[in-house]
Amino acid sequence: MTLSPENNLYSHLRRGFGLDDAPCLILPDNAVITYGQARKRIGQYAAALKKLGLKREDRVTVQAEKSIESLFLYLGVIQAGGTYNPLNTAYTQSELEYFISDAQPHVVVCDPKNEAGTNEITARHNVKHVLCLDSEGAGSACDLADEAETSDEIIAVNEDDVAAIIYTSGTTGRSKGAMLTHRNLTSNAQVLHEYWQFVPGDVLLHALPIYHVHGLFVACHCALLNGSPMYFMARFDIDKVLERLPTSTVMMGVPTFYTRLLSDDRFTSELCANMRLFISGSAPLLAETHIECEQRTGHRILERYGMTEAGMVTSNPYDGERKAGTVGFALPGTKARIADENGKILKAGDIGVLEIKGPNVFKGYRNMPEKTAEEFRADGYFITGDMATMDEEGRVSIVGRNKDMIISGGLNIYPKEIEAEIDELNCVTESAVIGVPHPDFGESVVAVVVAKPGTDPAQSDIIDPLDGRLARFKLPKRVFFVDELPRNTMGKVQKNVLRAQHKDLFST
Ligand code: MLC
Ligand code: AMP
Repeated sequence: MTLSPENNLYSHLRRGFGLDDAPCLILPDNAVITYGQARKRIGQYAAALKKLGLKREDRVTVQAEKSIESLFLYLGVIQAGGTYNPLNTAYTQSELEYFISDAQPHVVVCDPKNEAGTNEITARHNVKHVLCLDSEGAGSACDLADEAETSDEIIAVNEDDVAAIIYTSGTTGRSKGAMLTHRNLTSNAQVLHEYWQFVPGDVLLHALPIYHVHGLFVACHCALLNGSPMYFMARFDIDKVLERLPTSTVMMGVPTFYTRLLSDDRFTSELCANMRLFISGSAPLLAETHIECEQRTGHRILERYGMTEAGMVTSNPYDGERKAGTVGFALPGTKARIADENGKILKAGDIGVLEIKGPNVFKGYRNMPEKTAEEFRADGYFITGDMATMDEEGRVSIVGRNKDMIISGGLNIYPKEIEAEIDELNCVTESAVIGVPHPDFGESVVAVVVAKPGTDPAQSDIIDPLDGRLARFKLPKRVFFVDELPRNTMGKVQKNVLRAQHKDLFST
């Protein structure tokens, strides 16, 4: 293993950067940040972090809104050889403590509105520096970068140094920090850039959050490697997206983006005439959305499949047939197979668990060697937990999950975490949390609760106490009260029965 700046993800991204006067980011008010300005600013963040004593693989935990400054901070951390640890901005202060205790960051960057609470937490965990960044990109982190002399030095790293830690919820309710290396992120970015045939002149419409692999790595890395401009939007705002579509060529989104666009009459083939590629992932895209999009715009959405632990894993082809309801083929360099729960490899067409191997597959879960070992086979394949089939040609279809997980609007929610909070309430004997079909979010959270005898709680008695303890996107949208939960002969709650009972709850 050799230390070299060439192993640093940022070296690869920077080689793709456009000329100094080429546009890198275009903001909603039409302000343009050029590649030259971006490089200088990223170098200021790298220099400022060095001044704070940041060393190779020191963690920088960031819970800040999407802004040009938070993007440059990310790239500055990478340039400086640090480990970037973004957190969903919806996480509450009580959720934050766990991440800080696990990541043991050298620097924490938070929104100024959370500064007092964050300071209390960081004081308990010996964090050296707490900085602020608000939704406009202002705050002490930005001030520190302003004061720093920009640096072009890219810190030498090993290719398996950890470039990022992304927390993914665990089936036990405890989040796991997936450690992604410079090699993981570089290889995936290069493969996607080529597979999706990025070309000079491409313009990426970027409306995803940048605290997950989809918005931060897949989208930004492809654009940066291509030296392309990004329309950089704080969030998915349908009016702003429709306004930028005529001058964009590529958009990446979760299925909710597409269902929302399709429910708007302004989304037409004329509006999309300049578009080259619509990509969807993070949650299953309904075949009907795929078909409706083609009928309306002439574009066949390219669906791909990925996960925090491995970035992108499979993709429908760019040139070949993009089949609705499938996630395509293993990406070049990644191997995929379907196995039963004992690891026996199954034949084409059989349903089993998808297992994968490749340079994109993560190094392990931080501080969890046993958990990491459990999720790998002896021959190095990672057990994704997604149920899938593969046809004779190697085309993969995801048919379910063997992990008890809900995906709402592209965000993963683990029922266990919500059940644990509900079960703590005085009026509750037990609960089961399920995901049911939802026209906007794909799936939505529903709680089924057995109340304590002698109590008569209302829905708000369950939901209100969770507010502040769990991020709001995890809160149940509906609560049902029952005398008892359905169980099988082994005593296990039959969530499939509950899901069937409530499957039409949100149907329109
Ligand atoms: C927001 N809310 C949600 C929600 N997002 N509720 C359930 N599920 C969600 N995903 C709630 C908020 O708490 C709030 O409730 C209300 O909806 C309005 O909030 P908002 O922020 O205005 O919502 P909106 O902008 O409409 O956001 C919806 C969304 C967004 C779908 C556009 O969630 C989004 O951008 N999702 C993308 C997530 C993503 O990037 N996933 C990739 C993971 S990586 P209240 O009660 O407070 O009013 C991955 C690997 C891979 O999975 O393969 O890519
Ligand atoms: P995360 O842990 O947030 O990275 O989410 C990864 C999970 O999202 C995967 O394990 C899948 O369950 C799901 N996922 C991602 N892309 C797709 C897709 N195209 N179709 C179905 N599920 C998907």
